[in-house]
Amino acid sequence: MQPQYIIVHQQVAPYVAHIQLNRPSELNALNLQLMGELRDALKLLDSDDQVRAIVISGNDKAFAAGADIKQMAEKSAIDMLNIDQFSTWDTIKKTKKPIIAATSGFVLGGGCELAMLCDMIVASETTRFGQPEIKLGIMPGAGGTQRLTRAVGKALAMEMVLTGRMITATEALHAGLINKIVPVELYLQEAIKLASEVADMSPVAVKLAKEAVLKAFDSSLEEGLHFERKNFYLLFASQDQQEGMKAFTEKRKPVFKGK
Ligand code: CO8
Repeated sequence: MQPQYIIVHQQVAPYVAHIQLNRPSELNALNLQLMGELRDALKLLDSDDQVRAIVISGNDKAFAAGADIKQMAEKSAIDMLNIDQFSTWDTIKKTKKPIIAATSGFVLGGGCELAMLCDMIVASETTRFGQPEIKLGIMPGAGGTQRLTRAVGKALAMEMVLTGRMITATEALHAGLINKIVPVELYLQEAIKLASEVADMSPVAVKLAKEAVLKAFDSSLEEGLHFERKNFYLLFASQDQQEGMKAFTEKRKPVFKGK
């Protein structure tokens, strides 16, 4: 069945797929159906050999303005527990291929959490990041207090989470939340360009390197270094390692096959 709230472009550049969140009349508010569609699309792309990097965008006005408040408003704690929407987020988190968020306009609440779940963020100069849940009498629930704090530090994270203040793309860049800022006409193009750069590398090395970087968030330095070393050794079992090093000595561009 065709998804209703996302558009999947299988190949926007060689080995690069693009998912557009497409619920513009609600500023791409992340209702349960949209999140389910996103999870299913990412699962398919993650197992597709013709895809090596994935870009997620919204539109110029909003990447996503958060979880769907109207859908949540009448829910009880037990409803929320039974709906278990975070199992969808947990599946998205398991995507092995790199994901780049291309953001513009509002990136709020669950939208900011989704962008932070991605591996890199390319933002238009009109992007505003925020965790405004506190204004609704709730707090972030999909990683906002954890990933934001790790990215920007305690002072700014506390301010954003406790006051709901939105920060500009420039502030986000200085705070280390995002990779780059570009004019609004270019943010999607730039994100695809960045994804293409990654897609040029060995897919097997990219996967293991992504896994190792993410390990830094939930392990001690010793444990992380140990994990990194295992992945490093593992890559010497790949044809791509042989091809990469051979191409270097032969002064040519490597052709990586993901094997
Ligand atoms: N949920 C549902 N509908 C929304 C949302 C939202 N988060 N954001 C905007 N909309 C709707 C509006 O209701 C409006 O619909 P309608 O035309 O039918 O009235 C339409 O989108 C356009 O919005 P506005 O008219 O409000 O547009 P403005 O440009 O005036 O304002 C704002 C834009 C400032 C972004 C404003 O819409 C706003 O404040 N939105 C809510 C932002 C927010 O509070 N986000 C946090 C939500 S809670 C959350 O994300 C918790 C995450 C927990 C885990 C994640 C699970 C998925």
